[in-house]
Amino acid sequence: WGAALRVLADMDGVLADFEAGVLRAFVARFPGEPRVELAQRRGFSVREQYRGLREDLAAKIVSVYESPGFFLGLDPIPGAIEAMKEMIQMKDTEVFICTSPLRKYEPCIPEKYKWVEKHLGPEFVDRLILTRDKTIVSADLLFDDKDTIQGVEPNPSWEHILFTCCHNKHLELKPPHRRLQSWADDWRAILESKRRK
Ligand code: T3P
Repeated sequence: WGAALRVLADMDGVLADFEAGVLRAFVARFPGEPRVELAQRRGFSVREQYRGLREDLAAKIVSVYESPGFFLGLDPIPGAIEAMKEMIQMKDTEVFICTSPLRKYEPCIPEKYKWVEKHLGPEFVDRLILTRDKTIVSADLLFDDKDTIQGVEPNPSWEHILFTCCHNKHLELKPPHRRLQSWADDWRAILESKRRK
């Protein structure tokens, strides 16, 4: 008791491939429109980048990720499912999924639950935390692709490990900030570095 390491894994960009999914669905629905290739993505908000391309494309990209089936249809990030299943079996380790729902919370929220059940199974459905403010959730680690995570708590208990994604790979992190390049990178060493000696 008390000694367990508590780990939060973000969903979009860390477990579920939001970026590939949004581009694929945008191209299918608006084949003639200009698009942002994944290699050209910059900044967390896909909406703001499409707005910069052409004002009216912002509403089009939003309509893509607000559509029924969008969140449920996202592919897992390579290695994510295997890593989560290994992590949850680790001794003295508590694993939760911590995700922010869209403000337009339907169909996003039920689809996030269904995605977790489908790809990770019921034991992870019990470990799903939905919040628009991750700073008030207490843990040792948070793996998240969003570069800046803010909320009401100025000093969150977790260390944010930036999970590399197309939109954040060019950012230079200032020490002591750390990245996980992918699930093939050494996430186990990051967990071990946080354990009480
Ligand atoms: P998560 O907290 O699991 O990363 O904003 C609601 C969710 O949708 C949130 O999930 C992040 C994801 N999202 C993006 O990844 N990029 C975007 O541009 C938008 C609007 C949402």
